[in-house]
Amino acid sequence: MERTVWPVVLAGSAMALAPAAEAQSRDPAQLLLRADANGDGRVTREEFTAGKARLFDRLDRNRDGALDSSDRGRRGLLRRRSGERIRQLIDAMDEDGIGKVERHEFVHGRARVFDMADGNRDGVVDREELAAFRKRAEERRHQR
Ligand SMILES: [Ca+2]
Ligand SMILES: [Ca+2]
Ligand SMILES: [Ca+2]
Repeated sequence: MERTVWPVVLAGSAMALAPAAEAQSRDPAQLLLRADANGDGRVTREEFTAGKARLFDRLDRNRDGALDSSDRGRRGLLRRRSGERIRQLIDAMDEDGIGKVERHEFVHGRARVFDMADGNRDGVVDREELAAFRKRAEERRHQR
């Protein structure tokens, strides 16, 4: 009897971890945090643009220079997470509504996340602005 308990406990803890990973993938502040290439806690517009280029290249799995539904990952969690991420990005950026985001559109288009986070509009998102932005994003998630 007792031996059968462990697999159940392990399965339970694995499931408990999944929602946390999902929530993190939806956190728009993650994009800003990862963009801080020199790790000084401040994200410049240049760093943000370079960060978007890196993100695009990672998501554009078939390397055709555009993000669309054919760029989903092939396996499990990665598939779900990148699928969701790509769908959100397409929804946010695809202004002509063809269900596809081109690389230049993504990298050099509107930096909505950056503009929202850069409270004093000086072209740099500093630690305080990033913290405030995360707090606002967090509050919005709880309101839904
Ligand atoms: Ca920096
Ligand atoms: Ca593609
Ligand atoms: Ca600022």
